[in-house]
Amino acid sequence: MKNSEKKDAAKMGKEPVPGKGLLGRRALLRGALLSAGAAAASVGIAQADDSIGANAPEWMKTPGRSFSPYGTPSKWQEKVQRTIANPPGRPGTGVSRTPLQRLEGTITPAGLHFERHHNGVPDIDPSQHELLIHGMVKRPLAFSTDVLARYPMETHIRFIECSGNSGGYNQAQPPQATSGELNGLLSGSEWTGVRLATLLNEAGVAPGAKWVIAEGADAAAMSRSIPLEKCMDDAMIALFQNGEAIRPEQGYPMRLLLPGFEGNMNVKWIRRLNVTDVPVDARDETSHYTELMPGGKARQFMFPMGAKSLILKPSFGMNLQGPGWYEISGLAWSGAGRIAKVEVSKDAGKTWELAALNAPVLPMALTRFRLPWDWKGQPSTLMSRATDETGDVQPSRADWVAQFVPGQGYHFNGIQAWGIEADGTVKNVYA
Ligand SMILES: Nc1nc2c(c(=O)[nH]1)N[C@H]1C(S)=C(S)[C@@H](COP(=O)(O)O)O[C@H]1N2
Ligand SMILES: [Mo]
Repeated sequence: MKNSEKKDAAKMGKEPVPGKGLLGRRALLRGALLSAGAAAASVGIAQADDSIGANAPEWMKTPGRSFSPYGTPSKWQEKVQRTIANPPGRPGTGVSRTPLQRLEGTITPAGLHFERHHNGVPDIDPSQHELLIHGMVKRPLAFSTDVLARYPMETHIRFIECSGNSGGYNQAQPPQATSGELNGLLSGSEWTGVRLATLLNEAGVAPGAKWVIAEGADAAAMSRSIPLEKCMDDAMIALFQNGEAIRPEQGYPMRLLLPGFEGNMNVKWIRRLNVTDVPVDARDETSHYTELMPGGKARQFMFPMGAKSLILKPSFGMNLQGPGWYEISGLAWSGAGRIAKVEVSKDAGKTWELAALNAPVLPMALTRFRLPWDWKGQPSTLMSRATDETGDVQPSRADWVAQFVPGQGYHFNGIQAWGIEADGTVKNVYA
């Protein structure tokens, strides 16, 4: 805000600081409508007594810089980065997490999409790459990248979540870290590609086929067994992410997209689909991505991700700046369909209020929820609870933890809580 605007706002008795005047209950409730009005009003104030003159900011006094062939974020946003976690000596193995709490809306910029690689990002020449469909099919087919690009395409907004996401919540003590550091193995994108059913039908699936073994062209040759039913339903060979060719980190030139299913099954750099009658018990569905339960049994093939939500504003690292109006906002999603409702509690789960869901509410996509909050300065515990259209309700952390052996962290979808202290400090708490 310009100095002159501040002066004018002060003259009018309006101090444009959240919670002190302009930002009030009505502004938060009416949302976009009212804030659009407020913005227009302050432009008017500035123009009334101040065009480009002595008080103009530096950047209005000289022409701006030239064009760029591919844009990058503002240098003022350079702290908005993925956080990388990889073991020493194995740079290509591990994860980088999306800084969820620093983003808005529901689409993750491609450069901030989380990454999970089992042996690095391969540098694939698309002209040398083929997708092979073979096994229990009438005629095996190989699709070059160019040939695949000629098929009819579809576009869908979907989330991908690693089943290891939020695994830190199985710890005895609540980890003190940002929401992105805890939950950032989650991203949302607009994906465009060819329906897998189109390609499987062309190859002709043989009677008795029940599974498809998907294999990636990375140095891990990562493989998973996928039920044929899913492959014939909404599975996609994705070629584009948010309008541009899929990024190398996300599977360039093509990846398998299985809406709602655990991240691991969305095989990147996909090169082979072997149609079979049985699952293969691949390394990644036995040593990893199974959930050990008390008594020694393991839950295997837990495909869809459960209903889940997170409060991102406020959250760890974003302490409240004194009493007043705040918007509680976050993300909700479910691997089983659309989010039906998100409830928010400000008192550790004693009472719950319905949050507003920002349209469009899409199946297997991130949904933004919002609720205004007049914080009087009292210690508070904020929680959110998602329910999806199938009636699946996000469980309490205690109920979730009780299903598994201590330390089991896959498929965590328990309710999370932020403790707000009287001085505005935000801490991760178990409530
Ligand atoms: N070929 C291959 N596919 C892969 C992986 C991999 O290492 N190699 N990682 C899997 C895991 S565990 C997850 S959670 C998702 C992550 O997708 P992203 O890196 O695009 O976020 O890709 C899956 N597909
Ligand atoms: Mo994963």
